[in-house]
Amino acid sequence: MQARWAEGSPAIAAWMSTHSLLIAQSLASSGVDAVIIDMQHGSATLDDMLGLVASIEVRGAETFVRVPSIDAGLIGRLLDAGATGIITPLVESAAQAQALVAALRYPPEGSRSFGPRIPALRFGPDYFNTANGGIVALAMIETGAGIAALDEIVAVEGLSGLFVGPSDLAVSLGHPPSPKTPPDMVRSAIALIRSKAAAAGKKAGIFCPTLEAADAALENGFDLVTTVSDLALVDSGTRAAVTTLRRAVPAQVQG
Ligand code: 3PY
Ligand code: MG
Repeated sequence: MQARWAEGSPAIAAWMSTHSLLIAQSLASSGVDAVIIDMQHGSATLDDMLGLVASIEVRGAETFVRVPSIDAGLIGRLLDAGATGIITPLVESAAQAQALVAALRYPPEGSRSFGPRIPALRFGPDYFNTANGGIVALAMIETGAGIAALDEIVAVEGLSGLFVGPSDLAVSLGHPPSPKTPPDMVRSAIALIRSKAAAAGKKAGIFCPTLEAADAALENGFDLVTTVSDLALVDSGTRAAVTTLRRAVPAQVQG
């Protein structure tokens, strides 16, 4: 992910709602820069992480995790399992963004406890010296309060960038969670998040429920977009197939 950004290109991540090792390998083989495992609304638990990280890494992608909350204990264990990016939901203050950064940096910059069993295998004995700058920290902005605190959040040292949650943002601003066609108010809030990140020299990512949304986000200068989630792809693909096949079945003669 950071290598992609260093060359001046936006990154693409697969969004994983399930915890299947088979799907993890499939997603990671697709050419994405990272697979984001959703521990907030998806099915993965901490027990799944060692297998998921290994499956993703072996296929050449990085593992990011969207955690359910800013829980330093959980974040530490995910990093020790080999995750290289953490995305935290519902960030609404600089203090929360600082807590995120502290959870994933070793002292003196943070308070991560030392015991990197898996990352040390990948990154070698110098891991302690490289880890702090090697992990991506993204704060989700997805509420009106988050928008109101954008300036203080984006200024937090060590924060890599902001990540938009369009559904929660729409709901928080009084609209239904209809991310396929966000109302103007939500669209302006999304544009503001991106421009504040850019002005602060930070990255802006966004969850994209459709390919069209991802395409538009890239056009609008986002640095990180997601593919449609594994579960949504299975769901829409299977439903479309059933609809097509039902139409193809000739009407049965009754009696
Ligand atoms: C949102 O749209 O609110 C998200 O958190 C994306 O999963
Ligand atoms: Mg959300």
